Amino acid sequence: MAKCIGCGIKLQTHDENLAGYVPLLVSADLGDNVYCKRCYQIIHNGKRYNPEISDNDYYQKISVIKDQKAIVVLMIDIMDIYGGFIPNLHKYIGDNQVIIVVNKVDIMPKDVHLKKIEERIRGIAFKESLDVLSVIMISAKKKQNIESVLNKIFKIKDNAVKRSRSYRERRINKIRDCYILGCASVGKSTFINAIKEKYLDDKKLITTSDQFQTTMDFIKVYIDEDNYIIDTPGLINYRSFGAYLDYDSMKMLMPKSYLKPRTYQLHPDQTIFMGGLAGIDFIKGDKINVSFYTSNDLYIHRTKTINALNIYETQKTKLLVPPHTNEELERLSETKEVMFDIEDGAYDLLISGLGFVHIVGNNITFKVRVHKNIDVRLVETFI
Ligand SMILES: Nc1nc2c(ncn2[C@@H]2O[C@H](COP(=O)(O)OP(=O)(O)O)[C@@H](O)[C@H]2O)c(=O)[nH]1
Ligand SMILES: [Mg+2]
Repeated sequence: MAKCIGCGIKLQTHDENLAGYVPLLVSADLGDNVYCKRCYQIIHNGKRYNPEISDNDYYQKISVIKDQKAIVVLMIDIMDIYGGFIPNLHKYIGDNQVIIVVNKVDIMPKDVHLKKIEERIRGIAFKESLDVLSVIMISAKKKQNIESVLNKIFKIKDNAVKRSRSYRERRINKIRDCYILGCASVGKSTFINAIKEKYLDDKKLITTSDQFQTTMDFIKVYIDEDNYIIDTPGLINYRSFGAYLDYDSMKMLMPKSYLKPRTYQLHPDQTIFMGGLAGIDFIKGDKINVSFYTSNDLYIHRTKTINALNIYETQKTKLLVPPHTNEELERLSETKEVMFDIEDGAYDLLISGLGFVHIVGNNITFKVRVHKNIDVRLVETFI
């Protein structure tokens, strides 16, 4: 049976409650050109579904790459560059080379230096043992710079074909698969749709949404008679808030347009809340300026540290959102506190899933309170 063109799942006509369902009549009418019931519900009714692909299933799926001659595109969300690296990826892709595509640059304000982000990404990739050919910044949504990615893919193939020593080798190099890998919601399907809309006759779009794991299986998209790119489901990153929040909260955290940095003056013994997801206590030092590079919809609230606990208890899921529900609160209930010192200079505090906070200080100490699994780190500034 055919696969759904929206999410890649195998279609079936016998059970409406199982994945891949499509009514027999529709299937008979449209043949291979159908969206499954789940895709239909996501596209037309904004219906939400829980992620279904476990880490194990995910790694098993992508491990086919290591035995192939392939090109791997690792897509990373510019808001979460550390979280964008799939743990142990090098073990699953063999010695295939990697192009890193950094998506969603459209949301970055002008004062952020993309070159600094690129250098950092190259450093992380090196530590992760990835053989990186290029780092390319794009906006899939605005269809910016997607041609650079295509050009790079074709160039790798051309070079490999030129180096081939036999007809067979040449053939393998020419038709090698290109996989678009990345964590959930980095924009893999939006990127492939941008290629379809801009360059291909096949305009039937892959299903995309704010929810995790909209794509269920590999989806092959032909870009010419010899070449295709393959969309893949996303790995869920448990070190980011996305893994613990529901649709309404995710929607709020995903920036829709470019970030307007919000700057607050902070005095010692003040606390600043990022919704109900993170609290930053300023413990020691002279007053500082902190600028938030997060979704414009995320509510930021400053208060005295002695009142912070009380405000949190009375305002969680009300003023301090996200989280919006008690179920989300429950999932996030185990917290950690991480202390940071800045001797002198400008740094960015990266909180996976939220964005970053730009802090300039001299001999200061502050403490961050978040769910215990969330990745929090202080890095040299990108600004
Ligand atoms: N601002 C912005 N949002 C994007 C971009 N690309 C994708 N998105 C959004 O990110 C979310 C996830 O996209 P999707 O393509 O489904 O991600 P996938 O899980 O990696 O396939 C959707 O809400 C997209 O609209 C981009 O270039 N800029
Ligand atoms: Mg997808």
